[in-house]
Amino acid sequence: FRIRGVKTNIPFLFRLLTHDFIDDTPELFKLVQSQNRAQKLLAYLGDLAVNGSSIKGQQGEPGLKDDIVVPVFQNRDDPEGPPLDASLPCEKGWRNIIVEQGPEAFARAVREYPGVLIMDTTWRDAHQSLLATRLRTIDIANIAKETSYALSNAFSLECWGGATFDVAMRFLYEDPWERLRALRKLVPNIPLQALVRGANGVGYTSYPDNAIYDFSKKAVENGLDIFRVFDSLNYIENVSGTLLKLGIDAAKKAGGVVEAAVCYSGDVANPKLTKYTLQYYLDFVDQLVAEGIHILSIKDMAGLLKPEAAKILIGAIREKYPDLPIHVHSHDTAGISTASMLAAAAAGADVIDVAIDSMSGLTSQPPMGAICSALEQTGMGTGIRYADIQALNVYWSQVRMLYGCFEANVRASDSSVFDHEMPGGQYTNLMFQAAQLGLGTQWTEVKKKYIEANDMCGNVIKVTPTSKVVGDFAQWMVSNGFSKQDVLDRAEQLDFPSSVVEFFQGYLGQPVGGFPEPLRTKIIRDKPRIDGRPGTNMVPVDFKKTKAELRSKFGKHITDADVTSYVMYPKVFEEYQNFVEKYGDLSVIPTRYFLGRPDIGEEMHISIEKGKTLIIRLMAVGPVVEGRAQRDVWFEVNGEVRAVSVEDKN
Ligand code: 3PY
Ligand code: ZN
Repeated sequence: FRIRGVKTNIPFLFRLLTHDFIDDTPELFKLVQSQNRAQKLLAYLGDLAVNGSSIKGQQGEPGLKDDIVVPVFQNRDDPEGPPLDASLPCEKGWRNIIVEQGPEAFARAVREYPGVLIMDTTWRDAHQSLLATRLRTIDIANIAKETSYALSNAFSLECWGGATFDVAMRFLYEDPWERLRALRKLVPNIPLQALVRGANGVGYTSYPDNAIYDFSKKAVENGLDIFRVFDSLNYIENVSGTLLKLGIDAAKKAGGVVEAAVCYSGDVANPKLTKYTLQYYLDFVDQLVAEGIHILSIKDMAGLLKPEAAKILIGAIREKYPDLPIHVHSHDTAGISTASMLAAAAAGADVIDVAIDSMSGLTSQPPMGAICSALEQTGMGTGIRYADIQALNVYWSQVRMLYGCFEANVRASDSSVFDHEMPGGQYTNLMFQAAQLGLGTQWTEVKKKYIEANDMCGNVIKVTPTSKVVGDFAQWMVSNGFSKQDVLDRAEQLDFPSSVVEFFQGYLGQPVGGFPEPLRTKIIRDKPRIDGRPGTNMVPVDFKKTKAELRSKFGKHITDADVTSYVMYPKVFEEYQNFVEKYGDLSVIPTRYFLGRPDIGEEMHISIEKGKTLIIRLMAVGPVVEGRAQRDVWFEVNGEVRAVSVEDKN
């Protein structure tokens, strides 16, 4: 056959382009761009054909070989009539109040709502907790318009922040900002919510104040409505010193809602636990309320909040602050969260977090179907219809199957979380890593050391990034075979993980009750110690200079939002840019082709832009080229044969 690959056409076309051909023949320019784009895509698919997926954490092939079917949704206004037409998104929803009347009016309306509202975490925390945060934008976007109808009475859709920001660039080769913009377009009516780690932004360390301010401002500009802000130590200086105050400022300017979180640890119903008591939480709530927050969140990141504790805690806050909207978040690791959410609702919570059934339970949130059905019977209805939940669930059960290659294999509830207090996402992650080592007892050992490491850190609140500190500490103990006593005895000589040293230096802020001594001094030795808010003394980011540097390195396409990504994750951003340079925008590839090794003869339909679909068929994978670890891979693209040369990494 005759090969007419773009490789042979490109030099010729470029020669033409240098002669002002672009102005005269824009079609030709477009053709070059699109051929170039297709060739890059083939380079990626060719790599997959030769080497298989290189996405970290992927075990085997995607679990679904067929296209995901979008089910039929009932038309809410006419359930007996023709099905829902979701070609345009729904316009009715809670976001209209934010846009038309501002965050304060929104908070008031939420508080006045006679039932209970839900936040759906399916698009963020659920997949962070179950599927290593690997959910791609395309699989959210494909159900987004239907969701705008089905969940039009939801308080919000959590879709951004937490680990999604870096995972998007690091493993999925996607722009996190583009995800936000795309979902905003598809869902104009339901507030979009993000989880933000206070002074740590969406990263694992403290950033200068102006970086956090810039981040929150950009988030609102790109479509975000609600920030759930927390500090991993409940350290009020971090909270008030950075995003919260600035967030409120940005909110006033741009219309964002500030939801401040109390991270929940221990058990307020257990009188034997004396560090994180009801009084401790009420005092912290007072401090947050004094900052002028719009909404209060109880963030139970590990799933420790039992029904009785929910009743005590939410009941006490409700009594003290009758007008304050309360939003409760939990995880189902122990299997108790459905009961706890119902108890929270009965005690006066306004909003509770759920995930669609097939993405719920275990280390994720409690199931939407069960909770909405149960609340319906108690006069605290959520306004979400059972039929819509079922339809959404048909879609998400296929997605769960598709991403089966990222399952950590958590199969059952685990009430030992009440002892070790690992956050949901971290639990799956550490369990997965322990299982990789192939030792049945390894996981039990990690959990045991996690408890000891937490003790040595002074029984800290554990949520990103402090949970990472405790997790790194525990894994280091396991891999070195250290007991708690070994560490305490030999702390002056031991080489601790850098996250642990930095925590003890004070780079994340001040823990409740201070750092344990003499361990702190023994670990940090003569390194600097920060005894106040870390951000105070950090050199502000020079955004203009950074943008100019990035543009000279990567080109004119670098935007202000890219600069923000770089500020949060310099190395990850650079690697992401290099990847995109090589392979182009891969966000358009359906997930089963993005993750799966294509079969010979397999036909892939990839829509690269509106109205332009590439039909790609893998024809052959050639032998290793003599003397080089290289293979030619042959494709047919819309009837034309093309080849790419791929490094064989095996
Ligand atoms: C995150 O920070 O990513 C979390 O989900 C904390 O619970
Ligand atoms: Zn969570």
